[in-house]
Amino acid sequence: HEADAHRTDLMTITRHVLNEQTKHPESRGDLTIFLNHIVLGCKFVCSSVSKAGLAKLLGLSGETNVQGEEQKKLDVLSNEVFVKALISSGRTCILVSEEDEEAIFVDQSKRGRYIVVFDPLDGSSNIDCGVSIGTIFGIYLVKDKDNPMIDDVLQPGRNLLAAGYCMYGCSCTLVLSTGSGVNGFTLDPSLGEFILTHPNIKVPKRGKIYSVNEGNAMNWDEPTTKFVEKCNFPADGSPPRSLRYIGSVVADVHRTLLYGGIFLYPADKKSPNGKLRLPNVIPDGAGWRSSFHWKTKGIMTCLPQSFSIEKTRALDLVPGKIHERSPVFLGSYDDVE
Ligand code: AHM
Repeated sequence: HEADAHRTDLMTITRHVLNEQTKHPESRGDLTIFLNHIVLGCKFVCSSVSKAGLAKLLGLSGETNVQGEEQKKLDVLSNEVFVKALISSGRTCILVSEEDEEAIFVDQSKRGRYIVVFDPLDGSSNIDCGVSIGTIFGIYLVKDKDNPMIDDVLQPGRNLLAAGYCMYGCSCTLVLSTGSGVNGFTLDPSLGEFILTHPNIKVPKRGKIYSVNEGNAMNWDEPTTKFVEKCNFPADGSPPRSLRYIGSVVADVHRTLLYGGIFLYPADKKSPNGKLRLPNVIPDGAGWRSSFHWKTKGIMTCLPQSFSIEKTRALDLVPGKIHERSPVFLGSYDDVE
């Protein structure tokens, strides 16, 4: 009966966020409106990504279309769609995109209270071979709407109001955390709606998978090398772990969230700050544990995803600049410990 109820009583993402909002009577519905604009961006990217294989046929990226206009690459196009959708919500004041060197300050006439840090299309090098890619976003509140400053962006992940990612994979899945739990929604293409399919996601306390780019092994530090060696040759008689590495952070993090285990992009001799940008990495409420290398800190790929996953040390880091990178270790509590 319960399954039947879910089939006929659809919990769309908008309905879910509105429900959450009624728990805060002081709320004015701004977050619901703002998230709707993010959702629109995700639907656009999803539709574009699914046509990417037809690019040659349809004349996308780098080619000239029938009107003689140069077609834009998907990441550039996605960025433009997100920037416009976010500004037109009237709810944002500063936009920090992985695609843009500088932060965008929204014109006073269209300004709202939110700051959004996002990567419109992460892993775009994976498009041509059809591997899952994703959008990552995090939302902060500005201190003074009439006087937004770059320092307002440089907040620890703990201050995130909401964060999440959308994965363009076998299906299009949006995972959202508003700080009180992590919920997954799957796009029903026939309805054009994200439907709640993964309520209250909790990462398993321990997992059987480790996920890392082992091609960087010669540049790792000793603790990382030892850890991976232990995954392959456990000394306690437990079976060795399986290795899974997609090379697309949203997909690797999504698998870690659902199946457990550990994902790491450590610092190494070549990349002393790791590769991932701090604001792109993870959200709270799923019992994740994440941690950063003890000597360095970073911002763009790491925070929103840490927020979907947990509220611990990674979320305490205060980024020094908007495109700061950070080594990251995240996943099941026991594995990260
Ligand atoms: P990109 O900025 O070129 O899209 O790279 C981002 C991607 C992440 O999604 C992924 O986690 C990481 O790069 C993989 O890096 P590597 O190829 O060094 O393992």
